[in-house]
Amino acid sequence: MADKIYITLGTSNPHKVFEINKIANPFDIEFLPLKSDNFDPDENGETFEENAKIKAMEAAKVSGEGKYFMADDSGLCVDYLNGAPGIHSARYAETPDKRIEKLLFNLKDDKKRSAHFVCALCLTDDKGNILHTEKGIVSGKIALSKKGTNGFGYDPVFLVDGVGKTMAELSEDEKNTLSHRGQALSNMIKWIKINLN
Ligand code: ITT
Repeated sequence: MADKIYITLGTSNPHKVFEINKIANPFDIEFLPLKSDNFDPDENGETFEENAKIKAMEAAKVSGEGKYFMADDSGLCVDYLNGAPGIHSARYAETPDKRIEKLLFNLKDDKKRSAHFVCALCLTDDKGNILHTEKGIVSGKIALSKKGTNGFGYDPVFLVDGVGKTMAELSEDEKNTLSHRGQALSNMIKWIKINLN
């Protein structure tokens, strides 16, 4: 049997660590939270892909241990808002509740509500060399109000196309099967199993 693969995840968002491990652990891949107080990436990229690279390379730089590093840069893009909050999703307002309030306010009065979540993943070695990247997208609409308590971030107001529920009404496994992160990570896992074993 192949050895388990350990990858350090460059993130300060515990929800990402949880979701990613739920998907990856059955494949004998474990993502470890980065143990460094010096992880402070300058997310000044103009795309999700650029910011994922910046975070993965920063994790490799500050970690001091580990062979492989990965980062996830993700966010919600709303068509009526010309793609906002986009790469600024985590900083759209002070708290998750305020971010949702601001989003609903900006879409009030029957605005066009189509949107999509994006997730860019970047995997590097311990020198910060990029080994592989992946991207996942899921389409939906912004609901009129919050529904559901699972997941995190904008999940309670993201109605998944073809499902008729918000992301926060789905179980963990249901979300992971269709989410932007789930799609990007499944392809990343396929690459890892072929190339890092
Ligand atoms: P790190 O940069 O430390 O990884 P972060 O939360 O700041 O953590 P991002 O810059 O990638 O990460 O911003 C992602 C934001 O996009 C996240 O905080 C949510 O507001 C939103 N988001 C991303 N994926 C989501 C998901 O699956 N469900 C709901 N909201 C999501």
